[in-house]
Amino acid sequence: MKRKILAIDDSKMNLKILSDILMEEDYDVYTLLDGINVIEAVLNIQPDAILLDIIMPSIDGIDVCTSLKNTEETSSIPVIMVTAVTEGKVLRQAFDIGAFDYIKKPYDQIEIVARLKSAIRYYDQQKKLESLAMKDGLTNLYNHRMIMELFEKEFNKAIRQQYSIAFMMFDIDLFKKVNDTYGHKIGDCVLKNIANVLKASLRTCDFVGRYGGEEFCIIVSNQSFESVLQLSERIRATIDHYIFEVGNNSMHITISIGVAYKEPISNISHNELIIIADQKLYEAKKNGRNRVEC
Ligand code: GH3
Ligand code: MG
Ligand code: MG
Ligand code: MG
Repeated sequence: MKRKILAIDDSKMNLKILSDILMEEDYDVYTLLDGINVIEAVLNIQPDAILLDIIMPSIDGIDVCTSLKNTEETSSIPVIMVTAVTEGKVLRQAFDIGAFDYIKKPYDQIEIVARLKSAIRYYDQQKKLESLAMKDGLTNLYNHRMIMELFEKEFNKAIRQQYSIAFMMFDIDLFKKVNDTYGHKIGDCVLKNIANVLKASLRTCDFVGRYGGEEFCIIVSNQSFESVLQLSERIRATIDHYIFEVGNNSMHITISIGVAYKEPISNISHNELIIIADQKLYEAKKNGRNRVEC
């Protein structure tokens, strides 16, 4: 896959020179003549690195870089300042706000390409580390620490914006038996399959994580109590009707679900919501498993 570079410069000629160099190196090049709507553009393009001119009439490169670094979704993309200004003060400012590197005009093709490669390598490593820190290695869902962090964030957002939030806790029924019958490796495959079913059941704005060993959780914001129940019932039924084919074995798996729901007016805390989901899950187990309690 071609790597994407966004070049921002108020001079069409500079952009043309940069584009020619980069296209020759097989990059996909995107250009902007100013940084006015930079965040929107970057979110659309998802570049692997940004080449940013410092002196521009509308907003200068330092301000553009600042807004990129202050926006969570764009903050880790490496920005290379492109400058004719050689005064140390401006460059120092660029590094202080988080620029990755700089190149001087007039352009040296070998230098641009070398610095870009190093920036992209850094970004790739960064993404890999981020994913290792956030995701569970077996299921690729958010790990416990991350899903708890996301829940707290979503919970506070729900309070600020006055909408509902739900926390669902899932536990596989009699999973010990799966391990005892088929072995731990097959058990792991079942966990992966269930994680995929959960992921496929959600809107892109919902969050799903591996809460613990064979326990998962889902965070749903801004939905009515009825839709939350429908969603959890749909997930329960999907897994109940699914035949898990692992190795030469086909098996039937069920899950129990505890749902905790917070209306905008309720002043329950996020920890209390988790405790409620856990209690409801316990009830679901007590009442026969393969069911939703809320
Ligand atoms: P129930 O929840 O219906 O009460 O019964 P259970 O047998 O599922 O309950 P319990 O919580 O006692 O057991 C969970 C089992 O899940 C125990 C553990 O061996 C297994 N388990 C936890 N994490 C993993 C994992 O990563 N891989 C595999 N294969 N098994 C795991
Ligand atoms: Mg300029
Ligand atoms: Mg359990
Ligand atoms: Mg279990």
